[in-house]
Amino acid sequence: MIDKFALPQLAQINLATGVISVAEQVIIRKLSDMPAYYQDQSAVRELLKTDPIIYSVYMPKQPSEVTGMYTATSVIEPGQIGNEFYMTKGHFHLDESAPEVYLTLSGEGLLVMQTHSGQSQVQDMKPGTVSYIPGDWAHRTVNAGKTPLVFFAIWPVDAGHDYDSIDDMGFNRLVLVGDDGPHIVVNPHFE
Ligand code: M6P
Ligand code: ZN
Repeated sequence: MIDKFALPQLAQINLATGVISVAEQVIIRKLSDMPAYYQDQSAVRELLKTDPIIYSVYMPKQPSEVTGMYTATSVIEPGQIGNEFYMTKGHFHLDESAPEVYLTLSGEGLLVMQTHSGQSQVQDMKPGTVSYIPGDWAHRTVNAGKTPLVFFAIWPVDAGHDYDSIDDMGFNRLVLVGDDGPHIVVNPHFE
């Protein structure tokens, strides 16, 4: 369908902070929004006293509410909870034919992906990496560095977010803090 109502739009992204000049909506996720996502619940309880911001998502004013693509920058703060790095919730798309593309702008981290049938893949994120996420692969980003991990995302407006599957099952790979960098391990609690 041709989007007759959209007008060209120009935005400026601060590559270090992820802030978009025409940001209309900012989603802030604090630890209290996702306490069950981390393995070490005593570390979670301790950190909830300060309830840090884990990540923020900046969405520009969208050219159309009906058709087209969403864009956003996500900024994951550096930090760890127990021996896990700060990370996003992660989600599947409700429309499994709707893919997504991530372009890393600054920082370094990992993109953890998996399918409902249990395939998994972890990709490096560093400035300039572009990840293509097929529509049926869940995706979570993990900040494995000491500075904010900032990436730009683009996905179809009708993709939808399925968080329930991740709430129920988690991801089958965890990214843990190792002596020499991130360690990817099998999630012992994955069902
Ligand atoms: C990216 C996109 C968004 C997503 C956001 C935060 O910007 O994938 O669709 O909402 O990251 O990730 P999550 O929704 O998993 O918390
Ligand atoms: Zn997505």
